[in-house]
Amino acid sequence: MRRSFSKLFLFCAAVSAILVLGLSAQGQESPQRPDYSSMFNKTDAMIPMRDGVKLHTEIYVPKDEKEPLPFLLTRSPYGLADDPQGYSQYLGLYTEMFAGGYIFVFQDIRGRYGSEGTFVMQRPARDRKDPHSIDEGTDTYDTIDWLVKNVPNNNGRAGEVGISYGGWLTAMSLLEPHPALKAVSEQASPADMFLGDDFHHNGAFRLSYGFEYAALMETGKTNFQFQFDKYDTFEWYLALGPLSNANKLYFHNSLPTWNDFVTHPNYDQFWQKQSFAQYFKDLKLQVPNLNVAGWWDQEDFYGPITIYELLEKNDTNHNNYLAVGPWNHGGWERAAGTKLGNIDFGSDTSKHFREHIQAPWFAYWLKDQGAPPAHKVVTFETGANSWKSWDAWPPTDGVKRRSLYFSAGGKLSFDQPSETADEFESYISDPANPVPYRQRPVEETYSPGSRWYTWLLEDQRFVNQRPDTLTWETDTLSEDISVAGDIVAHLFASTTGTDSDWIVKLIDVYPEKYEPDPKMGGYELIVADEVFRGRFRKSFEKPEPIVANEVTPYRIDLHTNDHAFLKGHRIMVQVQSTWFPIIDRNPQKYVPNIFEAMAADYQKATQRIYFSKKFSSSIELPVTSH
Ligand code: PG9
Repeated sequence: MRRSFSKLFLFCAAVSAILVLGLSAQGQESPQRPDYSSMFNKTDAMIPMRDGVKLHTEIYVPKDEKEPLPFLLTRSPYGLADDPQGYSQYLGLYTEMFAGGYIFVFQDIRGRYGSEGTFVMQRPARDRKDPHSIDEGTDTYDTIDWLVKNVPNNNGRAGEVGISYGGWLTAMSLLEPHPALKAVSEQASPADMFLGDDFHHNGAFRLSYGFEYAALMETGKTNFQFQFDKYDTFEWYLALGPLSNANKLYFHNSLPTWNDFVTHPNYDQFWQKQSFAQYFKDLKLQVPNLNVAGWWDQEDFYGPITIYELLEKNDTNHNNYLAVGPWNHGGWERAAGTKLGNIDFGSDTSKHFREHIQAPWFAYWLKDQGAPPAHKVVTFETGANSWKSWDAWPPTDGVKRRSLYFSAGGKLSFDQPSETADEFESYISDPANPVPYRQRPVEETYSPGSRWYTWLLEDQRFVNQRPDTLTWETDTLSEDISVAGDIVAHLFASTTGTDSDWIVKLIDVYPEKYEPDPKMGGYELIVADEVFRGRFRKSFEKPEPIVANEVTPYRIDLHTNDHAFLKGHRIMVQVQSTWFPIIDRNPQKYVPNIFEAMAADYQKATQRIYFSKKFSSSIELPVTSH
């Protein structure tokens, strides 16, 4: 890979800041920061781990400290992004907690930035039979142990909080927690990289994310920005051709994570071993944990919801909590939460989270202030724009599962089709002309000005005219339809090929005349979405070709949600077979490993979506009675 140094440094500094703070999440810079020099005494430490490796750590002790204070720890692979005065930009995430009094601790994980040792992408949990083994959990344990013994005037308690990779590190610390770890908040952690988070969804490879992230993390010890020679990466990835060209032309087998993608195309031990389904299957949570997720998280929504559900199974101690709001990836800690993309939520939901959910959470467990949360789950109901509390999620009381059926003429209705003939709509899916997942130009993922952060909220009218996208829509709603809980798509589909992707989007269509904001007239907002790679319909471990031209059922989990489709709106479903370049192109001809497909394997296919009595494609909704 070629590096042009000074330009690259600037890029990488910007990328660090974006990863830490999401500065450009809304195209806005962070407000003027307070004068940290008058607020904190900062020290740098190299904290020794049990195997002798030392981790670079910044410790910020409040200057007005009177009583012993707890630690609030955040660990990161992205660098601590110190500003020119030497203060980590991580401090900016926790301003609502400054008044409470915490010793803030930020640490570079093993092998990254100022820390010693070797970085391993999502290092699997250690083998406890080997007394010398380490993992991110033991590194957290050793760090807390050192902090309570070496930093004066602490109260013997520590909390940990982190977003995404930092959330994953936080969740890993729950496996063998230090006794001083009294509360954590896992935020947007991936739970399973094959089934639903950054690298794959239902086995479909997240090409642009996987490619750029592997280069970002494994080219060197600090963040690296892959140098594209095209601004529109849609064009670049299309010109890349088959995935084998990534190693042949650019990576030359030097990136372990990319090589793992290539050698583990199925849900084998490699992926299963690092899934929280394995780690948490028998875990009785000892440390109170607040899981946090954003409805429009473009990276890890599956993760925090799945972690909540896994921990819930054995949560007899009532330590497992969940908060979900109208946010993108980490939006609750960063941007103003009043708007995301073009969508207005009527109040600053991020500030609400930080002030009324996160700050009281840590104050209660670490400082004995206030009361424990009154409810297990708090969600922001989008559409209606209001906060709601629940004792369990998904809710069952007052919820009725109702199916919205696809029918002739592009209609979507609660009446099941009665036609006995095999009715269908069809389209030709062409890997040479894939549907863009967001409006072009598709800027590189983490780059200043990139629209990556809000792509899930883009107006889907930009694909309506494409002949390879099908649409079904209800009549204008005469009353509100609120959904709370799990949404599932049931597709009956056929293809002339022997493998295929199926992408389903559930959309809230605004009224054509929308008085609160006329520019939003007819806006098509994704509420839920997912891709399913057809070869995995029976098993993620053992893929199988699709039988060409045979009507095949697919159950596609569209995840959990809390949304009101308001009176005057319409509900829409779109189906397509490409979503590029976030999802790699399915060759549509079965090959054992798509990473080794040849250019000639990529072929057009004619797709049919059925909606007869026998083959009733539908979306199953958890409709609430209020
Ligand atoms: N989504 C990022 C990530 C987390 C864990 C593994 C790989 C990528 C992140 O924002 O940290």
